Amino acid sequence: MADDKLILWGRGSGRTMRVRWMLEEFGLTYDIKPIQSRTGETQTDTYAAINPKQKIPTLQHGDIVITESPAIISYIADNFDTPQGFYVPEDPQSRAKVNEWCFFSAMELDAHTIYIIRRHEGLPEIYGQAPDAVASAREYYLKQANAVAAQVATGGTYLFGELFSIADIMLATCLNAGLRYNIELPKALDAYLARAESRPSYRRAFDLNYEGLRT
Ligand SMILES: N[C@@H](CCC(=O)N[C@@H](CS)C(=O)NCC(=O)O)C(=O)O
Repeated sequence: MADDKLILWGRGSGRTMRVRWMLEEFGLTYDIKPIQSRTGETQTDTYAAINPKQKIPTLQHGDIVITESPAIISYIADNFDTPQGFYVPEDPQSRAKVNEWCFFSAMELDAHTIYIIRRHEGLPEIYGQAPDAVASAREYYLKQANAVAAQVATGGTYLFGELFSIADIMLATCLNAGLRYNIELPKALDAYLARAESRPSYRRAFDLNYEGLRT
């Protein structure tokens, strides 16, 4: 099972970056299908047969197909040998805490705010103008960022002390997205993000994910 081939579909977005980062953290070998959003490449019949949601990223592992970036990185954590320094707790209580921060980032930062800003400020020609919704999303992002800043301030280097986890990949990619939309992060989060992004696996993943696309 663990020896089955891994294929990652998608590159060039913050959500594909999560999976690249995780694959690099775990030192896994994988093939890449470098399709991108809004190029038509997600809309082909071939891709729809693999991922009916027609979104990237998708991970194939042998016969298994996983979509949704948090689910994909969670799958990798659970199905491959944990590298030193990476946190994959086994007891249900500790796993629940990791899930808590993953879902927080996916919902409170990504779905409720980044998506809205991206769609209505970044891509108004597709999704329409909604300046009030964007303003309120920016405000809400900051409110929730302040909530996680308190956890980061007490946690240590990462959310769970010195060990890095999938919750850090979720949080760091959401904070990076906030910065790209010119949201000024609380100082504790700036420092946290710099620590997360200084990991060699992040640099490798970034170069691969965005090669030729942005500096
Ligand atoms: N909830 C999904 C969202 C994935 C998503 O929105 N992907 C965008 C790119 S970041 C996409 O594939 N858009 C399809 C298209 O525009 O062709 C996840 O976290 O994986």
